[in-house]
Amino acid sequence: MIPYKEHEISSKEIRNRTLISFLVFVLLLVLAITLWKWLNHQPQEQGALKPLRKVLNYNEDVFNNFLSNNHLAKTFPVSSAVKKVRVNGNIGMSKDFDPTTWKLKVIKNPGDTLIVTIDEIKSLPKTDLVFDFKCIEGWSQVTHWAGVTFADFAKKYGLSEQIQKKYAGLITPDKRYYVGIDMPSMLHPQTLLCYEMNGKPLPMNQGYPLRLIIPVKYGIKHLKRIASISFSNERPPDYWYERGYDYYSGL
Ligand SMILES: Nc1nc2c(c(=O)[nH]1)N[C@H]1C(S)=C(S)[C@@H](COP(=O)(O)O)O[C@H]1N2
Ligand SMILES: [Mo]
Repeated sequence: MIPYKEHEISSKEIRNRTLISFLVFVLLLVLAITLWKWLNHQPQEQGALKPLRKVLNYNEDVFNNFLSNNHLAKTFPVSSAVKKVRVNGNIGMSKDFDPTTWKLKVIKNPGDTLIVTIDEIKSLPKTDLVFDFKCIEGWSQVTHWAGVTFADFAKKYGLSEQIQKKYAGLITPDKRYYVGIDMPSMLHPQTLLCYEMNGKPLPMNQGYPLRLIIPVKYGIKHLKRIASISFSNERPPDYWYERGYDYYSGL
């Protein structure tokens, strides 16, 4: 036992300490309320309060700098892919869509659009991918997809000038859902222009005839039913970014 000296605390000392504790408590309370009020009076920036958006942007930079785009998402054997794949999100999936006349529009430059049919896309090298698809809402599912990697597609169609740009923008035919993707993620070896799920053409509600599968990102970026792809150095509009989510939404 370590000997210790007993020390008598006078009632005056107790009173002083109680008073100090109370004053510190009041001070912190006032500070917290002031901070909360200040935060709520800050302007909005892309769906989030400006100071919070700054934190999101900072997080984005951290992810961008520390996650190498050559880092591959974990893959699984085909047998572990679920048969009943969840359907989530139907924005931009209007009933009036006619899949028989669908063609992919690749907007190379203003006034220079490349038109590609689904058969042309299917004739390119095919990549199968079984990975854990993660939605920002908290669920995940091991699912099996196939298509052409965007990297192979870009090579085949001579998009060397386009892939120098910083971003790609993808939009549904009705223009109601749209995503912006940074070019390194677009060119990632597991990013697919996807036309198959579980070895069969995509079901209608899962993006038939063509969707994006991009395992380095959360589900919100896997746009179903692609109408067009464009390229820019400025961030293309992004549906969920405009509603306060992280632009990068990387994993
Ligand atoms: N066109 C379109 N694509 C979309 C969405 C959407 O609402 N509309 N939702 C996204 C979200 S939030 C997720 S989790 C995935 C779900 O893909 P699934 O329906 O094939 O499971 O699609 C993404 N792509
Ligand atoms: Mo999602």
